[in-house]
Amino acid sequence: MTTILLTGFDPFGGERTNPSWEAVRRLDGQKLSDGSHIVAAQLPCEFGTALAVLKDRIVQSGAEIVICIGQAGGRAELSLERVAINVDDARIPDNAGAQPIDAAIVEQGPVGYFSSLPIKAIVQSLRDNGIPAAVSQTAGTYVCNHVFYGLMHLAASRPSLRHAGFVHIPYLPEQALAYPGAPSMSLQMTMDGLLIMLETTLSATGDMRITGGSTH
Ligand code: PCA
Repeated sequence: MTTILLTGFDPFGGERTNPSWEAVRRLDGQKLSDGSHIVAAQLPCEFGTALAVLKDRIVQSGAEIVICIGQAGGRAELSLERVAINVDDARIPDNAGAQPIDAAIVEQGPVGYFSSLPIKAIVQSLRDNGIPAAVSQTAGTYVCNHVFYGLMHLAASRPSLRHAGFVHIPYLPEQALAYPGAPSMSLQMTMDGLLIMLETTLSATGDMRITGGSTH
């Protein structure tokens, strides 16, 4: 049966918690309807090291589906990232103090990689289940995009990795209290959403042809 690796990050940027790890760690060991099971792993919010840990966990688990989750404070929806780009440009230092600027993630690597998740179908089924979701056209240029790009680069040479991608999630309500006006999503809704995302990925035969575009 399929092993699914889900990753979440350590807290960063002065936060005490990271909803990505809070959600993912509670799904560790969970079974999906076809008998597939989830393995959860925590990644440090550090350029380089995060990718090394991810690669290690992929090899260890033999996962065929790998989805990395990260916090995107200020976003109101589960954000299915469409594309990873080959650049690190850190607005704030990572948890090890590194702040790369305009550095390639993979020297001579392609400019970008698309997610291999059925992102449109996932957005549709999340919305059908009452969970706010959208396609996102950028995962930023910080550690999340770094990990997303590294994951897709690995997947390009590892056919056993059937689906790989990245999802950004909103603040938890308790985090949003510190930023008046900021949107948030409950831990339960986030976890429910991640499970719906996985069921959709397991059952989809391709993606849906519906718009997930934006004009800006
Ligand atoms: N979010 C950051 C890195 C870790 C996380 O959870 C990002 O969006 O790059």
